[in-house]
Amino acid sequence: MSGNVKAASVVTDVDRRFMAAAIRLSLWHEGLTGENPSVGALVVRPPAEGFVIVGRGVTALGGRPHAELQALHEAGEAARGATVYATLEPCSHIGKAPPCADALVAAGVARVVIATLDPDRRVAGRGVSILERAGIEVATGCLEDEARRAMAGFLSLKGRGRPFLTLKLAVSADGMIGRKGVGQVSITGAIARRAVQMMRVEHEAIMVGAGTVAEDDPLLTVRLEGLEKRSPTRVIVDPFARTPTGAKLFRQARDYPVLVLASGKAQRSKVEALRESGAVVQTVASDYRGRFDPREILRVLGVVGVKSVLLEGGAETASRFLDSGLVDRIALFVGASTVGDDGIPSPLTEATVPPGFSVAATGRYGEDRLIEYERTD
Ligand code: AOF
Ligand code: ZN
Repeated sequence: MSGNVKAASVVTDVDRRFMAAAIRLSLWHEGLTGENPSVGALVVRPPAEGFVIVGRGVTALGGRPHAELQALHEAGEAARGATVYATLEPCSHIGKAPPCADALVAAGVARVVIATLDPDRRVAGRGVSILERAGIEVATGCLEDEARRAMAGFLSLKGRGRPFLTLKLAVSADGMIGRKGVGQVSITGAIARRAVQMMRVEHEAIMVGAGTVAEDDPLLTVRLEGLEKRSPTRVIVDPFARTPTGAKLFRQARDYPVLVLASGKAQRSKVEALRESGAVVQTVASDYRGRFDPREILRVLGVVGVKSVLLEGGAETASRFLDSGLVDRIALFVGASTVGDDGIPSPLTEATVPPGFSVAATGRYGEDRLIEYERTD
């Protein structure tokens, strides 16, 4: 290291405000940047000039150009002497473009505030070193938890080789998720159902068990006006490829992919029929009875680059993932009405949330409540 390295810069309240804005900006392209994280970057003039934002950038659709390059481009000469807020450590590797850290040095910025370091082995601290060696003041860890939450999918895929898994459950006041023998029953009201659609927007894949498709015949798409195109890939866990080829979700298979995860025990003719209906069928290793290890399912999804999965049921699939300890976040909607004795008990209620989870947020959607739990271990 050269002699002009500066002491670590202290994070201030003003820094946290700008970083919060950068995180919000990063969410614009969450789920739309491929294997890249959606990063937010702001270029801000120094205090003496009134903290004016002169450049903004969010990782472009598909993953490139990176956020910092766009923010610097917008700022132009005004980047000289400015502070840059980046939700992820600026990269140091030569990809399709030169490294963001080098671009920040070349632009003559005075200070860079970073929320979290990049776990990508090509970067991992090298971005910070490049900046510091050039005499730029660097502060890290600004709103780190918030930023890590915003790019949980990327961090999970890079760090653990598997997507971040959120389990969504809607439970009636008496702890049921449905009624036996009846297809879909409304546990929550329209407002909560719209909130679920928004959760779909924020994930790259929705996953359900084959039983849920056979019984409920759901579409699993986003029907919020203007956001239809944000429907994630629909993943069906179906060891024996028994999903009915007439299921509604195949109607839009060309626009919104359907990925069926089948085992080697599935009949070839069934697999072919699903392919003809528009599904992509991927074989996943199973035991001799055709049962999957949930870990293997997530590994396979990770291999195809899926960063985040919303698990929407049913009870059996949810239980298996819960029992395997792979659920990272639980979104539990609690409805106001009861189902009664012919209900299907939920694998989880407020009273039976497994140890290791704590409440991260709560909300109200009309009559219904949402409790979100995060892993603390
Ligand atoms: C940044 N700013 O906006 C993003 C970064 O394939 P490449 O060259 O685009 O590099 C992908 C890696 O770059 C990705 O794994 C992550 O480490 C970083 N993403 N870095 O400086 C950005 N999206
Ligand atoms: Zn970069």
